[in-house]
Amino acid sequence: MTLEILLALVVLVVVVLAAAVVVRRRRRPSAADALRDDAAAVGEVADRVVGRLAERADGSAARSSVSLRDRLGKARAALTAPLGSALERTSTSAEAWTEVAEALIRADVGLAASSEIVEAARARLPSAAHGASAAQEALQAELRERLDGFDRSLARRADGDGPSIWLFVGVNGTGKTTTIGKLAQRETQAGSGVVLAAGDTFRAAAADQLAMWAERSSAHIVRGAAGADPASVVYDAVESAAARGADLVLADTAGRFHTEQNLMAELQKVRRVADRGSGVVTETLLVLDATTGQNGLAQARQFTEAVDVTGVVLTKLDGSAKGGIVVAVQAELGVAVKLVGVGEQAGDLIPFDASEFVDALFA
Ligand SMILES: Nc1nc2c(ncn2[C@@H]2O[C@H](COP(=O)(O)OP(=O)(O)OP(=O)(O)O)[C@@H](O)[C@H]2O)c(=O)[nH]1
Ligand SMILES: [Mg+2]
Repeated sequence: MTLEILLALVVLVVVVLAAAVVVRRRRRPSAADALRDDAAAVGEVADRVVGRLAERADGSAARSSVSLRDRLGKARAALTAPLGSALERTSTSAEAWTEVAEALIRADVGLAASSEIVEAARARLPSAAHGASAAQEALQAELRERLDGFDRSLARRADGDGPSIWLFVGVNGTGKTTTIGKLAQRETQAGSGVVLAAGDTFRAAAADQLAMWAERSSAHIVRGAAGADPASVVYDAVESAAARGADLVLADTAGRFHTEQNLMAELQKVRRVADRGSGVVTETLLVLDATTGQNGLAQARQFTEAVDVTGVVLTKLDGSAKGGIVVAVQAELGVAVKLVGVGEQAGDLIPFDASEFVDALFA
């Protein structure tokens, strides 16, 4: 009997131990389970990273959509305050319209264009008895009409048989190299193959500055020896772009004053030679510093005559510039402002939108 009880106890202990082993086995995760768990954890992290990137992208999109009004800063303020008070009184006093014209002149719109704009705005109003908002609407409509009707796209060759060349010209320090850097970033991100031509061989530091932007944007750069012929550097860059199947060459040139005849002749040579190989110059962009105001227009006229400018990049509108210069450039030169620079960072280049700009001036 005791033997039977002992045997029964042994069997019980064996059964309990076996059950415990089975349960433990079931609980221990298999290699596949572990992999699945790891994958889920990685997935969660990836989701969080993607989410954060999306938030950041949303943030930068929001930044660019609110940018023009906010980032015009002083350029806007120069016009809004004096205009506002003059417009309030246009129905009660004819002199108030003269003050509107003066406000436009002070904001760099230019003498002739300012009086023309005021006359045309007044003609839009059915009678002298109008409210301030009707006066403002008439002025805005007039400005919008004057700024409208320009093609602001940056042209590329349609045949796709080789690279398009965008050549950048202008006086010293206006922002040519920085604008090229910003565009290199934008265009490579949009999927273009971009080659930068360091056509400013005047200063060694100029090519280094461009090389820094090339690195940031993963664009290829072609540079020549110090003092090399800028036309040959641009030519070589175009051939290099063609050989690597790149679509776009952004060609930098040294800053020069519009009054220096030999340097203007050199620029004409760059423009001529750039087209001789496998590429076509589809844009010659004049980079103007908006803070130079009406002086910039004199430069612009000379450059337009020398190299057939196809568009203007107006830089430093975030600084102490006056927004009216945009109107003056287009009215006096008949050349479209295509891009606006509002800072020194890669994202601080905005395609110019006339309607948004006029709204921003009065908002
Ligand atoms: N605030 C502001 N600064 C700018 C803008 N664009 C360029 N700059 C600054 O202006 C200075 C001159 O810019 P660069 O790009 O070197 O000008 P550049 O026309 O190439 O000059 P040169 O090669 O000497 O003729 C730099 O300090 C830039 O960071 C802009 O839109 N806003
Ligand atoms: Mg430069």
